[in-house]
Amino acid sequence: MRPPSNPRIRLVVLLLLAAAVGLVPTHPATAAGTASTKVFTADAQPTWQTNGIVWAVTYVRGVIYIGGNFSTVRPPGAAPGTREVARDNLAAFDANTGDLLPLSHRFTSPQHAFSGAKPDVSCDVDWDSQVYSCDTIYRIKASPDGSTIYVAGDFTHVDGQVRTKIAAFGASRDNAPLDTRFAPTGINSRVRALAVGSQSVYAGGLFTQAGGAARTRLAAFDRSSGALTSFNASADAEVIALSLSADQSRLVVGGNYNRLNGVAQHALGAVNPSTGRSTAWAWRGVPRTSYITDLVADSNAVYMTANGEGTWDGRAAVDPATGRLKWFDSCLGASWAAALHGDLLYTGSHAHNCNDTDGGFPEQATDMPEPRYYRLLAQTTRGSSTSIQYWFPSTNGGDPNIPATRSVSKLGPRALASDGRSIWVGGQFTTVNDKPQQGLTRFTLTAKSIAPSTPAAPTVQNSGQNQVTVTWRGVEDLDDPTVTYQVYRGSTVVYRVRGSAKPWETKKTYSFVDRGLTAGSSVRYTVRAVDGHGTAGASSPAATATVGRSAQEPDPWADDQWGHERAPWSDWDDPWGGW
Ligand SMILES: [Ca+2]
Repeated sequence: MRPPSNPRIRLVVLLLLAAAVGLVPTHPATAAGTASTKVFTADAQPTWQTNGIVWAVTYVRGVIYIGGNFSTVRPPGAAPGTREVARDNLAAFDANTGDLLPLSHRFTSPQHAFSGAKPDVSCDVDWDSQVYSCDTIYRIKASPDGSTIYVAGDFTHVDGQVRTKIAAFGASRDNAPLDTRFAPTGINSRVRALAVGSQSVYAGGLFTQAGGAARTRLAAFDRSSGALTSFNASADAEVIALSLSADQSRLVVGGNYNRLNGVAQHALGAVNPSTGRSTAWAWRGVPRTSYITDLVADSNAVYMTANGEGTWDGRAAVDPATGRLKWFDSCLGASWAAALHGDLLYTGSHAHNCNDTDGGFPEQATDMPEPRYYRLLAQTTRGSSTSIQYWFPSTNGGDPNIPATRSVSKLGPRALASDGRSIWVGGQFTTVNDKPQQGLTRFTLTAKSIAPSTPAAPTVQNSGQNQVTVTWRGVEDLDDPTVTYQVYRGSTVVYRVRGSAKPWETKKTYSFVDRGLTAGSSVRYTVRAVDGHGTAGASSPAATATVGRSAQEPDPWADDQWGHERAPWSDWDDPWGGW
């Protein structure tokens, strides 16, 4: 969501919001948890792509499974429509090499006419013939023993066999056939959420019937037979996310409902995984206009992402046994996907203002139609508050050629999974770090850090007295908060200075006075930035000046070429200052 543009109103809104969720920050220096897990680098690694939206990413036994609404995959670097391989809403990749694996099945559903009324744009819509069909996969979850994957969504048939909204396959590097034993039937509408325990598969969504019985948006099926179990819980509106607690003693239910098992409870709660009865839930802080979109658990907490209209749409951690809030962040920008890697939480969102969260960033590009989005975040999970780590790769929201009216909200990332070495990100994006890459990407621990951006050409000015003043504007770096600028005269480094590479601090300018030059000579300067891992960015375009003997002082208050007022006294002759 966009916050009010007036900063004072915004502050009031944020404080009211913090009060609403039961945690008023007394001062910004609240001790945030630290992490022992290393953060991934921000340089996206070569990854296969899809021609549509990826809604689910799951890792099991060396394989990454993706599900969504697509009909082909294509290799890293391939343009849309080229080198495509048919894959219908489901595909698998070797988690280590990234190579495509043979898994391939056909997910279908009946076609409906829509004649005038707007169809569900998350489905396959033929706008010319006014027909649509809904066969999207929304979730893939593996069994705890890693033997089986469960796939859920809108489809009614798999490979021509009836599988209403949910199906199972053996987890395998080969093209595992459809599981013939696990074949629940009679689910009459979308399954949006899955959780898999050692005995049962839990489904949540929009349905009101399952396995020949009434089941209102929540149901469970026996893992070995696929039969509906006696588990019986209900929600009065869509269930979007499910997660078992790490000890499997609670099933946490997230969504956009207002009643759980008939009792008023908005968006978040827990039930007994055997009976479906509601269990204790202390935190009632999800605002009525927010809803829970994803859930993931470890032994510390269950973590969630939220979407909201004009209200909370950040992340939170809750103790699943009691429902007590451990921490939340008040970042603005709808959040849709969560995955754990060690003790760090990775999320997909379109966060654009995390100014009230440790390690966060202010709203940027406030004069533009859209603010700057940071669509992928890593943050700490332990302790009573969270800290955003310095890791800011990003994607675009979605295909800019598809009109907004014919697309689900263009939020970018929609699903994440860690394979222990990489974080895989699926979604509706068509670029990653401003380079073409559709539907899927990944970041690793071992890749080089991403290079700092390339500085614009410096401003060089004859300052008289055989001196030239070189001035340049800061760069940004997506995985190092500081860089070292190197100023080159010709091919020689004549100055080094460290500076911030935070994208929200790039308006800073830096200056250096090159002394003792030969009057009348022409000198040529370039600037580049090297990050804290030693990865160098490209050199700026060159700028040239003619050295003067007589003083010709520049106007210290003249705007520089970027329209920023210079502060000529800063940074000069201070090799480690300047930021
Ligand atoms: Ca870097």
